[in-house]
Amino acid sequence: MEATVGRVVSVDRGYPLVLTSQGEQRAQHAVDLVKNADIRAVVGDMVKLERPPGQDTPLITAIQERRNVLSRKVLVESRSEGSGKYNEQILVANIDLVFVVAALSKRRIDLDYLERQLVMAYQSGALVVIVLTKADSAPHLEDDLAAVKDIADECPVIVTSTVSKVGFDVIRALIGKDRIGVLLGRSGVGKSSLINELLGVPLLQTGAVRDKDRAGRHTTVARKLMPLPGGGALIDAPGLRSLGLYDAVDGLAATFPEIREQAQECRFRDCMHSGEAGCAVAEAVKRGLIDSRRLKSYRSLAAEVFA
Ligand SMILES: Nc1nc2c(ncn2[C@@H]2O[C@H](COP(=O)(O)OP(=O)(O)O)[C@@H](O)[C@H]2O)c(=O)[nH]1
Ligand SMILES: [Mg+2]
Repeated sequence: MEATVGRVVSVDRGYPLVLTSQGEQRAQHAVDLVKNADIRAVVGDMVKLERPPGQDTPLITAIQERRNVLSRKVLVESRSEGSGKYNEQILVANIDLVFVVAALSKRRIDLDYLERQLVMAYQSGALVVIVLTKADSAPHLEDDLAAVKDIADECPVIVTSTVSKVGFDVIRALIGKDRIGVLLGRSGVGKSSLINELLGVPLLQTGAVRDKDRAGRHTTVARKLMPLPGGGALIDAPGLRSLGLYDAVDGLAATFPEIREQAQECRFRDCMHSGEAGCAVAEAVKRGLIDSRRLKSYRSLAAEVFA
């Protein structure tokens, strides 16, 4: 059996599409690989493909060790116990950049949600970049940008618009010749539009946003790795309705560096900064050194992470 190595570019109803030097091939997991293990190839995985004699569909016989993963917590229904339990869902593997995408609009930007996205993004270990879309229809651009930069720490913040065509050259430069990035953002924020902009052709379907609830139509159905002209690739992810945090202790610390720093002065090592004696974080909030919204957001995310 000849073996080739390729990268998973999408997974359609359990069947991975693998990009090899011979083009894209629809593949199937080898029974030996998956029968005793809860392992499935995800977008970004490097896999070994083998074609048994007389068979059309190549088999994935090995998944290379993942450099990193972007994952979320999902509820899995368990019929036997009558109640669900939480599991890790790996969204993509082996990524260099996570673009945390949020749209500017008439409303002020939702910093709490942005922080949730950042925790998930940082947890992957990849380089995190914030992208604020729709700068052309952003009455609070200056204030929103300042607020985001305030919480971004060292994370780059890029403002884009498909109307005035700004920001895409910066994203293009970050991806360079061979980096792979994934877009993490609510439905309707403009992820598919952003990829189309970099592709130069509208390969991905985009959807109008319903005015009433700002929710985009879920036009993107599956995660898909799109190679870009000039090298590198972006992964479009469908609007993930929930961003449950899975094992995200490091991501939490990276998102709230000022709280992590102050926490070292707390009397108790396991201080949750919720009214304990000798809490240096509460003291810093009182002295105006830490924003009270930040602490509130931290505590709400921490409650989930440490649950
Ligand atoms: N005004 C404006 N609209 C945009 C921009 N980017 C995307 N949109 C629109 O926002 C809607 C949702 O975009 P889409 O790319 O489908 O979002 P996705 O769900 O994140 O993939 C579409 O109607 C786009 O035309 C932008 O920079 N400015
Ligand atoms: Mg889309």
